[in-house]
Amino acid sequence: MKTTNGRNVVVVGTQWGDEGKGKLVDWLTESAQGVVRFQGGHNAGHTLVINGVKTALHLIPSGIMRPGVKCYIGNGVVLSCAKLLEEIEGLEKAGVQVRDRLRISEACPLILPFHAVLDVAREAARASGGSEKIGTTGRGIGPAYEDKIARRALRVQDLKYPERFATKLRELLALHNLVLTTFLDSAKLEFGETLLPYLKDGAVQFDVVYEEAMRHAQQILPMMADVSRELNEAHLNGANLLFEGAQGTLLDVDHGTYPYVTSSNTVAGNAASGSGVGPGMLHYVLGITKAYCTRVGGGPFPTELDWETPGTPGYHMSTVGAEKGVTTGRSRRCGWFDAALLKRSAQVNGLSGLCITKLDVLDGLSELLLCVGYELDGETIDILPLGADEIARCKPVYETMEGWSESTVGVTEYDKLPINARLYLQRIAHATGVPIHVVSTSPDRDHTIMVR
Ligand code: 2SA
Ligand code: MG
Repeated sequence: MKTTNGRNVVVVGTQWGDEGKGKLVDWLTESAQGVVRFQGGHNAGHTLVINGVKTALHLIPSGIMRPGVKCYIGNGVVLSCAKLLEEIEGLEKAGVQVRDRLRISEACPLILPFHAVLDVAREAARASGGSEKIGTTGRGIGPAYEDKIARRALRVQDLKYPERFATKLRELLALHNLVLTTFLDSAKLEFGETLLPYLKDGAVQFDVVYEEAMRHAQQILPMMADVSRELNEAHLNGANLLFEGAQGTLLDVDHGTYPYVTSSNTVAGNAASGSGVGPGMLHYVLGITKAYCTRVGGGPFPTELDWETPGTPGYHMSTVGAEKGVTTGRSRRCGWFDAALLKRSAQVNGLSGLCITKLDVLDGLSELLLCVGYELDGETIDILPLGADEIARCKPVYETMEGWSESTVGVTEYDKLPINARLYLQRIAHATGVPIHVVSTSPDRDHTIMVR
């Protein structure tokens, strides 16, 4: 998987995100020449630890930490120029060259400041209407994708033409301000300091948004490219490409726990349409899977544990696993490994192999429960059903396995893992029907086991 020439790998999260995709993409990049983001936006949070130094990335592909590797932001990504430039400047301060290696699709829809305003307002409207909040990251992701699908989005290529940009922006703001004015009048919303400069008299101000976008354009346009063409040409020239998913399969807008999902397709198939290559160019799909389960935000989670009471397994996962959102700092909910969920993930992604991460977090737990199916309305099923309402009624069916007391932190050979850890991994592979090809035993790049 790591070395074959001209072989392209898709890396996807198989649960609810935060499985450790960033680390694995960085690790795999040793033998890749290009890394592509194909969906999501700066809601993502990918943490890399290299020689003990931690870097958090939100929009820039994790390949950026390897000198010489090209990074691509595909058309499927919703792009906040402000956040991208912030991230670039942060990396440049740390000595990482970005601008000459980053290519941005001209077809990326833009996230503008009012998308975040709408995102926050919509969540407040759900709560005041009596629905559970989605628990979005408040970054404007959903509203930006809405504009894309409604065919009124401003795109990176519009930045090139100030007049065209201004006309489209005026139309878009007229539409959104209609809705926003109602929200802003009816609710006291917490927008935070970053959004306040854009708001005046209950509406988003055209001038502030426009002028800022034009300032950003000067820095963004030199990186704008025909990403589809460049990827196809790189492939013809024998490059190994990595397609880096964000969030996770159960957050996919079609296949996830709808409506508690993000607004893009997070599954492997979208690596093709979200970057402008054919599906035949995707050769191997690596599913990144935490050795337990976490979820941040609202929505059902069948194997969720009490993760707030000291002394419980859930608390152990939360604290030892440092389960906090990289983007928002929210605590992640924790629970047992769910093989029935993984089975769904394996099917909708066409997984070639699994990478099990954070195995070391389970060190010291005396027993481990593994969900192999659910009781749903009096029947036993072996795969996660579709949609939040059905999933919320699922009662997990568990198998119990013995834990291990030895430390697995930093182990780099499969045979050096404790026997019970190996049995746990074998059970996962068997229950999900997908072979385990990689195991990660700490966030560090080097603490990775290739399973032969
Ligand atoms: P959104 O903002 O519209 O995409 O939110 C919709 C749902 O998608 C979830 N979501 C995520 N889940 C896990 N990790 C994500 N990235 C950050 C991280 C999250 C953070 O890596 O830690 O810092 O909170 C991510 N992005 C979106 C979100 O929680 C909603 O359930
Ligand atoms: Mg993350």
